[in-house]
Parts: sequence; structure tokens; C-alpha cells
Amino acid sequence: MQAARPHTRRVALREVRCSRFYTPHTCALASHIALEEVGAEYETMLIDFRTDGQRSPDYLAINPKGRVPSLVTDRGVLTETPAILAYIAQTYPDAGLAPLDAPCMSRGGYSRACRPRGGHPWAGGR
Ligand SMILES: N[C@@H](CCC(=O)N[C@@H](CS)C(=O)NCC(=O)O)C(=O)O
Repeated sequence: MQAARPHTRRVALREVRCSRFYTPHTCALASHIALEEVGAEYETMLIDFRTDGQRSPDYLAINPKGRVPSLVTDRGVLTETPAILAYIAQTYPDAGLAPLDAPCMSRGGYSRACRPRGGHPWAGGR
């Protein structure tokens, strides 16, 4: 992927690995903070808006909406910040980022939160 520069942070507390696509000074910061907060092991890929990296074919294959953030996990790709934050909170329950028994934390809750602004978050917005 031409527009993306990978760099890896190794702060692993768990086995979970994921890739996060981001652009500085955007809403992708929230996902970044959450990943750091829980001590996740993840790889970041910079999407450069100056070169329209969000509309490159490689990135559109990950997120057809052409927006950041996206989080690639071993369970699928998440493309909406609320879904990404909920996923992180659920994957790292010991971090206590969110009340996990709240209805909005269910998978159906992700869909309701995300559908008005796009498609289903677990299917790259499709
Ligand atoms: N509903 C998405 C919004 C994502 C979004 O709009 N991201 C902006 C940056 S904050 C973006 O990627 N814009 C790219 C563009 O407009 O071409 C979410 O909550 O994650």
C-alpha cells in the first residue's frame, strides 16, 4: 500500500493483534488512545489525506467508505469509531473502559449506533 507507512508498537499484554488505519488530527485519535490505554499490541498504518490515501484502491478494499479509522481484527474489520471503541473495551475487559453489561455494548448496539452514518460496522460498511 503506497500511502501507508507501517510502524509497530509492541506493548503486548495479550495475544490479540490488530491493525489500525489512521490519519493524524482526526477522529482516529480516539481509537488510538483506547488501544494505548488497554496496552494492546497493534500495528498502525498511516493514511495520508494529502495524497488522497483514503481513496486508494488498497485502502478502499479495507474500508469502502474511504474514511479513517479502520481496525482490522482477527474477527473482521471495524470501520466506525463507536464500534471500534466498544470492541476494544470488550476485548480488554480488565481495563474497565466501559460498562460491558450496558445494552449499547452488544453487537446489535454497534449496528444501531453506526447504521445511520454508514453500513454495518462488521462488514466494512457494506
Ligand atoms: N462515522 C465515522 C466517521 C469517520 C470520518 O468521517 N473520518 C474522517 C476523519 S475524522 C475521514 O476519514 N475523512 C476522510 C475524507 O473525508 O475524505 C466514525 O465515527 O469513525
